Amino acid sequence: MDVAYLTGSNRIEDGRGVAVADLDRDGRLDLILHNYATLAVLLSGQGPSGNWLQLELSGTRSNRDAVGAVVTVRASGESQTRQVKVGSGYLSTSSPILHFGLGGAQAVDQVTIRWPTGRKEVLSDIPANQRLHIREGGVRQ
Ligand SMILES: [Ca+2]
Repeated sequence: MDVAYLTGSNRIEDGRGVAVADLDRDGRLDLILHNYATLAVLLSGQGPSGNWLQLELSGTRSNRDAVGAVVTVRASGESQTRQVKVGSGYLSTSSPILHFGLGGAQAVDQVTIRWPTGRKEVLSDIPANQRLHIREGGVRQ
């Protein structure tokens, strides 16, 4: 279902790039649009949202920005997988901080991180609605 008109993001413009990030750290993703010959536009995520978890990874043996790391989050019997990427679009890039929407789940049962070096780390019982910084090799569980 196309709901872009509800968010104001159904704009007819000469777009050059879009970046996604939670700029104000409120758990709602925000969009920055870059169009030809105009100023950039910020579309701030508004309205109600479910629970969420954001993970910022730092590699030690892997590259510092953890590019290529794959994270799987399991909450309320559902799993989601994200990969740390850079250079996601033309003239733009999104935040490398991974965002997981959790709906009604108050906590994450398990977070599995597969670092670019192949190392695997697992965290469990993580409360929702926070941004965690995880350093490779720093998990102690
Ligand atoms: Ca936000």
